[in-house]
Amino acid sequence: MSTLDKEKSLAALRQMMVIRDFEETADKLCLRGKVPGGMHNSSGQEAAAVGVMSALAPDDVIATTHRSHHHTLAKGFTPKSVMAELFAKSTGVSGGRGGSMHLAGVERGHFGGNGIVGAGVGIAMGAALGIQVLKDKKVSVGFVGDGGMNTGRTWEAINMAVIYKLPFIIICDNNQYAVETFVGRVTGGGDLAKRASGFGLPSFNINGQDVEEVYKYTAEARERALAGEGPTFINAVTYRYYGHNVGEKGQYRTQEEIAEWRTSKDPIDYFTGVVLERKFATQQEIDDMRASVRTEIDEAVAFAESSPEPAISTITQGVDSGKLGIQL
Ligand SMILES: Cc1ncc(C[n+]2csc(CCOP(=O)(O)OP(=O)(O)O)c2C)c(N)n1
Ligand SMILES: [Mg+2]
Repeated sequence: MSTLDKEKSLAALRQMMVIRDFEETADKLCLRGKVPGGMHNSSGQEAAAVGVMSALAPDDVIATTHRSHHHTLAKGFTPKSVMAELFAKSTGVSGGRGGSMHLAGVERGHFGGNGIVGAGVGIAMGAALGIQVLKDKKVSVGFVGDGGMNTGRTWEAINMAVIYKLPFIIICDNNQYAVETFVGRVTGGGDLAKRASGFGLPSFNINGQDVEEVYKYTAEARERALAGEGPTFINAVTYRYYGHNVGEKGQYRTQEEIAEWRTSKDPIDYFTGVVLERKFATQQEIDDMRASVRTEIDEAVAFAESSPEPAISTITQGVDSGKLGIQL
């Protein structure tokens, strides 16, 4: 359970490339006015999302945050359907009525992103309670940012999950900044896993740049949850390469800091090295993989551009993704 086999490794590497290319592409399109409402770029945070999802079964539930493109793509939603949602088109995952911060697909276990910091943990905890009541054999995962670790609702949800022993995993997608605020400046006690452990659940600080480490801790947490042993807290330390959202320049951190994370801690570069070292792929195959990802993202943009806008009736009658024939 500690390492990914060849097939899973190549899938994880490709998925991280998909997220990176998707985000870099969407960011530029957003600046050109193609993405109404802006977006939060997750470039740099790919391993934390893909590592978690590599350990989950398709039926497992997630709920996430305002920064959720990476979680949604890693959960298996196609770049086409996510890009179309960013473009507010009817073929998007939420029928074009959710946009970047409300990517969802409840029938596929994605209980949505949302704009309320810390809310994803509460929503996912509620899903875990439902799973327990229905005696389903699956788990629920709630994502929260480092900023969300200082909001009360996160801890209310964690406490309830502990006392009811819910099949629940809390992932802190810790990119170290809440808008302009560095996590170290605002974390009383300084250690998030130590803080969580006070609530009585297994809690870990891990390297969120290593997809296999994230996979391992999530897989073990999932086993405990399925065995009725309750929730686990995982603080996956990562880094976002861009500003908080598109247009925010990130002047509260140095270029040297960003360059260091990009050049020596990049999750895709790191895992490419692992894949080459284990001889799971040749350099040529990695290059081909990157090229096929490029084509896939180009196709996603073309799909989003050419898709129709949602019908006016969806404003009053809502969006029924099941009936829309959305390509999820
Ligand atoms: C309840 C609430 N308070 C404040 C905000 C404003 N806000 C939006 S994002 C953000 C920072 C979140 O930081 P973090 O949780 O670390 O997530 P990240 O953006 O780094 O992914 C804040 C304060 C909000 N959306 N909701
Ligand atoms: Mg953050």
